[in-house]
Amino acid sequence: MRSKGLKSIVLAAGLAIAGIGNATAPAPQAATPTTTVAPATTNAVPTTSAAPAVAAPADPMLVLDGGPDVRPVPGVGMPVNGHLTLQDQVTPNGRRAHWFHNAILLPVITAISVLVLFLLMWVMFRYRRAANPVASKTSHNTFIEIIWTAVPVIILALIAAPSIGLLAAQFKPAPANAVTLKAIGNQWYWTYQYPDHGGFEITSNMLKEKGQVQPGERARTDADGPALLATDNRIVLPVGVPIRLITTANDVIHSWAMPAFWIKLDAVPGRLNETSFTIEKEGVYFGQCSELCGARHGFMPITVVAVKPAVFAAWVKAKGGTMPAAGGTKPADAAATAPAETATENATGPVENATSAAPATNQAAATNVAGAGNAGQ
Ligand SMILES: [Cu+2]
Repeated sequence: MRSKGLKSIVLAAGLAIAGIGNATAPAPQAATPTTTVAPATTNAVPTTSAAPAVAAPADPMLVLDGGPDVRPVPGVGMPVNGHLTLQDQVTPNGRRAHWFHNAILLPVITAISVLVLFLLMWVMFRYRRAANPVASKTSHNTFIEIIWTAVPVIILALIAAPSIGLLAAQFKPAPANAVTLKAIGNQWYWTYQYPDHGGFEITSNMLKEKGQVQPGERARTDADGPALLATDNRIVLPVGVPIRLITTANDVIHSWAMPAFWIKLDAVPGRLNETSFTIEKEGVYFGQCSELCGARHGFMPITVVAVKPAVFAAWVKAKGGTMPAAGGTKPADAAATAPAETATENATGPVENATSAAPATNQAAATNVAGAGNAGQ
């Protein structure tokens, strides 16, 4: 018993140093006589096999969902009470947009608002009836009219340059080595697919609070993240690697939004939307569905864990996926070359598709095989 306690202390200390504690696993009742840090970290040890984890902290797998045990940092990648400005950005586009907002838009808006306020106040006081009993009959002043036309044009032209550059950067297609994440909106949760990595799928539901769960059901803890933002299965993505985000939906329009990445992309049924981003910092980031999609629209959060590529590879393996061969043809490359063929097929066959697909969609038309006649009208 004594040696077991000692072992727990050593394990706990090792885990504390490695920073891979996990407070949510079932407690194995050991380590009570140790310091206050010990119980929380000892709980992380699912079996005695955690010892190698101390030696190799590069493989920090979470017990619960098989994901990396990365803890959210309060105030990072999440909204903060009373905070007014944008969240700190962890993607190049996000930093660029943040700079554009802070260095250009906000000063310009402030200067214009102050100028207009000043002019209004000046007119109200200087030309009030008591101070200016005889009103001016002036109806034109060419010089002023040129100024108030030209100055806004110049301001807009100056804003347009960085704005269009940013817009172009946001729509830049992902490079060939990008990791593809397909986000599928459902009422009211997200499913994710990793088509480059064997196509495995994860389903991400919001974690309920302690008082709301059924017996045996998992409740949110602080290690998962803030209330209403934490999910049971977190998306894992590598840092420093371009991510190709593809969104779609199964029922109504949703929107995949991650404020810290400067990403908000509608997920539309029957359509694929695509954008790309590169996460620069490891951490846990929270977002939400941002398209009003029904009764539980506010309860389908998004949680992304950004980790080193090696940890991402380990997680993919743990999920039963495969890593694309380095430098070889990966599924994405195959897909990239495929559209040429499918495009030509489609080019010859849209008429067929239209007649066979149309009847299946709507009420009256459903009985109208092959679209003959106008039964739907
Ligand atoms: Cu939604």
